Amino acid sequence: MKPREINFDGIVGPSHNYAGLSPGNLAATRSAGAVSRPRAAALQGIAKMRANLRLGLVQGVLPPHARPDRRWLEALSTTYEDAPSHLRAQALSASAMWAANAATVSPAPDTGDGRCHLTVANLLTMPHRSHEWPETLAQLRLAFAHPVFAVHAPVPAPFGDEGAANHMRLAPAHDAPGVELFVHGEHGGPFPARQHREASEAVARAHRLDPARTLFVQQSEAAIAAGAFHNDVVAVANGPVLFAHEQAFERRDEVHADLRRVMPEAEVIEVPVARVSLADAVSSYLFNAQLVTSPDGSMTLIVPGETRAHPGVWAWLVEMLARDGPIRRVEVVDVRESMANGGGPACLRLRVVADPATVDPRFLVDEAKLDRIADAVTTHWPETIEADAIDDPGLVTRTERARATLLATLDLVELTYR
Ligand code: SUG
Repeated sequence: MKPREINFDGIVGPSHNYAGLSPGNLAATRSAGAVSRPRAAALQGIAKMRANLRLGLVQGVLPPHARPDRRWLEALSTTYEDAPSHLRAQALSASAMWAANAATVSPAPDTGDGRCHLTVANLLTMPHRSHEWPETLAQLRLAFAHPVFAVHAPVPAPFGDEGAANHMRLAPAHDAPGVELFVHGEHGGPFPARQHREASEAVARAHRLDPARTLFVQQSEAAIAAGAFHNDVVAVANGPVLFAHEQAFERRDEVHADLRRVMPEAEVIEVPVARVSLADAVSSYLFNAQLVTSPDGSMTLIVPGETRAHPGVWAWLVEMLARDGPIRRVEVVDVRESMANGGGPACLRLRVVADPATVDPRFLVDEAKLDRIADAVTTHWPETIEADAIDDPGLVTRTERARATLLATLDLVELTYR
């Protein structure tokens, strides 16, 4: 079978809450202390996956991690019960839902050995995300155990790597050799640049990419300062199309010229700052869209409801559709619980290009399996979590029980680690 795009969505975990843990992520900072709705959050994610299935795409899942992360707390010589409250919040975060940060993926046609390479992201800039990688690695090693895949351990500290959120691939078709663009930050105004160039270069070497078809691009300082803590908040690529904000990259002209040089058929759809400011791009999450190719070859942009709610941004999209370019449809999804923590439709998925028959089927879903996942969520996920609930032992018991039920539903109990 030919390689296909498979989107692996992180299932929103039962501890989803708003603790304001990500400086530079304006939505998460704004939501700090708000009451979260884990059940609604997970069901919104499931509805998005159903919409992807209806577009004819292959869909996968990555289950929520063990939370609180008792192993991490043990490594810090404490326990959930004894830890200071900031460590508790960091140990409880459901941030592994944002699967675009799980790993960087280079499909087989791009790599020197013809395997699909995945490097798990170390996420070391944010403490609450820095302990995701061991479980992510365990999941990826199970899902992609087939020899057509090579799964790599993370790049070592101090080089920050945030995975596919800072990586774009352009190719004439999914199964043709492509160009890989790694986007790193050097400065971010008051905010940290989470992706380091050293890390991107290490990933490219591990994946045995052809240096002639690999570009290292600096994200603009203005974008990070405006709240684009990952490149996928200001740009997204699919097939030969790069859809980007005019101010996404520090040296825009150079990036466009380099891209045209290595891939003359690349098509750049740029949103001018005069029409959509960086602030509006960040608040509407226009670029945190899934840009996908349906089996009929047409492209659809899957945007969050917040994009439609923004009159200026929506007007630009309507004009773009009328221009008859490569993006033929816009689909709107509601992922507002994730959005309130800075995670749009694209953040929630890790895109892998591979033959679905080579993936462990327990990580793939159809409507019937999504029904079973939705049942587990409806029965076991808390309806709400208040800001002070992290001190409630009942929440911990409930969170752990909920995840155990889901793992049993997915036949993935081997991921339980205690
Ligand atoms: O890393 N939010 C995530 C959002 C990640 C979005 N991913 C992509 N753009 N690909 C982050 O900032 C907030 C969690 C909290 O504050 O509790 C958080 O981690």
